Amino acid sequence: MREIQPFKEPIYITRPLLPPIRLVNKKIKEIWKSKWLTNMGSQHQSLESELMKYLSVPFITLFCNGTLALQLAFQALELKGEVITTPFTFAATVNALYQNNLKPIYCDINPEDFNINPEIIEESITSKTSAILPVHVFGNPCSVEKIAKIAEDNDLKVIYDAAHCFGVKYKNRGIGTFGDISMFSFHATKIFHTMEGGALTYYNEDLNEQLDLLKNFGIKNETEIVVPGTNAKMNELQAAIGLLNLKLINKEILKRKKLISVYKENLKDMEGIEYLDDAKDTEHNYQYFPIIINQDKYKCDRDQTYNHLMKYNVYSRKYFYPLCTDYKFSKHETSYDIPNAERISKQILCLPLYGELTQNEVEKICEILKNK
Ligand code: T4K
Repeated sequence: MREIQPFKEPIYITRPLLPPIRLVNKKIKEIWKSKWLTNMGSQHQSLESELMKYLSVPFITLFCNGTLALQLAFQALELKGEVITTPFTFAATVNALYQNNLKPIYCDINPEDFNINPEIIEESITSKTSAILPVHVFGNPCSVEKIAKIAEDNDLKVIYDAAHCFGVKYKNRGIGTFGDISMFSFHATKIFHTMEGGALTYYNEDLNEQLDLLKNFGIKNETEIVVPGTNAKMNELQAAIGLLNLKLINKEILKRKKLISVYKENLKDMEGIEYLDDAKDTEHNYQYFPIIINQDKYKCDRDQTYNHLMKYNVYSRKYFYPLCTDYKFSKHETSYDIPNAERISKQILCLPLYGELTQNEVEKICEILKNK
């Protein structure tokens, strides 16, 4: 067996898209000149209108991060009681529910796309259910048509956690046009970012005013505070970074698409390693590259694989492990049987993926996986 040398520099799960520093400096000068640093200035307004076009959505509200955006979405829709969601997600999804005194009811996921199984959603509805909170995990669209039907039949709201979905289209529609509200994360680890940031997209124009109030202390004007809002505004520097990154995003998506094809080509005959095919009717953004490790066939479990990669300076991530149902504070919550989520969370591993990664580096990561 050929000896493989560890990478000299760490290879992380991701690296942020960085606009040329010269252009960042130019933006900073603009902001300095304006003396307008936050509270919905001109950068913020420009980013809102550019994003509406890019995401093909009728309305958008920007926030300082995706988690607060999600929390305020629940408040704007006045959710109460129980919310049906998935245990296979990042902590932010369900923590946002707890922050609003909403009770998560966990449903199992599909093994084909790791998204919530709509058949189980129906079984989980009770008189206390007010909404469904599905997550488009790794950017793969949920069963949006089935979920819309269930919501309509049972008079429930639907809030999509679309944190991974920047720019994804399903049946030629922006993914942010499904459900009552969709939340996008613009965190540094996301394909499009504003360092920290997030957005809500929606159809109902009335939500626009309500969300603007909720993110800005409930201030209607200098003498009227009309809702007990918080401070969740995106500042001008964040918005400026977003405007610069938006110019780079299409290239970044193409680079990642190419790298995923290199991964797939090199892993396709490796017994015990599986990956998802592109979903039907979907324009992907290639935010993540998850693999499933079948211990019996690969002769190595997920944790051993994670440690093996680390010896070579490769930092993969176990997104999403542990399941939300295993958090200390949520153990007592209702959960239906979740065998798929339990299995997948123990087998999943996301491999490094970002535009700056080279084809050679991807080939070497696959070589390391081969030589376990
Ligand atoms: N819903 C879902 C489904 C989500 O996945 C997320 C966030 C949210 C909601 C909430 O949205 P936000 O409130 O965050 O907008 C990361 C991110 O912090 C988190 O945003 C993301 N999901 C989650 C999946 O991943 P960690 O704990 O893995 O991040 P961290 O700091 O370990 O970073 C991972 C790697 O990225 C580092 O090893 C190196 C690289 N990195 C990271 C940062 C922050 C950089 O190269 N530069 C950086 O600035 O959670």
